[in-house]
Amino acid sequence: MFSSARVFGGLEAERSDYLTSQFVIVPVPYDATTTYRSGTRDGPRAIIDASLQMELWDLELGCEPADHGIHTFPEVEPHLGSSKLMVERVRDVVAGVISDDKVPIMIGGEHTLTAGAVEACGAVYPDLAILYLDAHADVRDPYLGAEWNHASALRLSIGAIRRGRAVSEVPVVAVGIRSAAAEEADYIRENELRVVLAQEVAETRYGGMSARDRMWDEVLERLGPREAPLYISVDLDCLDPSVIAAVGTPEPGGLDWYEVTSLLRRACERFKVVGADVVELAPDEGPVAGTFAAAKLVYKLVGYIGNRAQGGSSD
Ligand SMILES: [Mn+2]
Repeated sequence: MFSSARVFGGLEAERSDYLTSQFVIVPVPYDATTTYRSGTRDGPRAIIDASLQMELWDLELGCEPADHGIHTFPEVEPHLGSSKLMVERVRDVVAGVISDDKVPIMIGGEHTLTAGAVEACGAVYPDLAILYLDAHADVRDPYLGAEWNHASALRLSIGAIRRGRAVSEVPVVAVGIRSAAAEEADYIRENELRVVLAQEVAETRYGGMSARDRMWDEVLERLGPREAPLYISVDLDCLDPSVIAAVGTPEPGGLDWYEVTSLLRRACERFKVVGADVVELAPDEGPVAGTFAAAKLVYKLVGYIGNRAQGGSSD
C-alpha cells in the first residue's frame, strides 16, 4: 500500500531525476490548524496517485510538459512542535530547491505552509510579488490566535517578504475571494490590497473571454513589470465546489476551471514564476474528480511555467 517511490505523473527516471529536472514537487501532508474539516494532510498523496492517471500530453500547449523534468521529493515530515516551526521547515526545504535553480511546486497540506515557501523565494528575489487564489481573504491577525493559522496565510506571506525588504510595499493580488471577516476587510483597505471578488469574475462571463482576459491583464499589471519574479499560491477552494468539493472550507460561487487556468497561463507568460503551491485538498471530503482536477492543475502549472522558460523572453 505504501510505495516508497511515489513519483508525480509516474515519470520514468530520465524525466524525474533531480539533477536534470526543472521542477520539484514538494509534498507537505500537514493540517494542524484547519478549522472546519480536516484531511488536507491526505492531499499530497492523493494528488500524486491521481497524477498517475493523467495523459502527459497537453492538448492546450501541444507538448508534454513532463519533458521539462519533474522530480518528486519524499513527503516533508510534519513538525509536532508548532505550525510556526512547520512553516520554517517548509521554508528550509524550498530554499534548497531554489538554490539549485529549480522551481518548487509545493502540494499541501494547509495554506499556512505557503508563508514558508514565499519566505524562501523572497530571500532570493527581494522584489517578489504574490498572486493568491483563494475563496478566503486569509488576512486574519496571526497573533490573535495562539498559532500561525491557515486563515492568516496571506498576511503571514506578506510579512515574510516585508521582513527581508527595504521598502514595505509588496505587490499582491488576491483572486476568487468570497469570504472575509470585518477585521480582514479593514486590513485589505488599510494595506490597499487588490482583491478580485469571485462575483466580479462571474460578471465577466457574460462579456465573453475578452472581458475575462482584460480583467486578468489589469490584475497582473499590479504585480509589477514583465519578467519580475512571481510566487503563485493556489488554494483549491478558489474553484467552485462543482469543480473541487474536497477542500477544508468550501464556499459556493467559485471560479470555474478555465477562469483559473487562463489566469495562471497569463501570469506565467508575463512573469518569471520562481515558485508555486497548490494547497488544501482534503480528498476524503468530496468526489475523486476533485483530486484529479488538483493533479491536473499542478501539471498545468508545470506546462505554463516550463514552456515560457524554454521559449526565453516573450519580447
Ligand atoms: Mn487559503
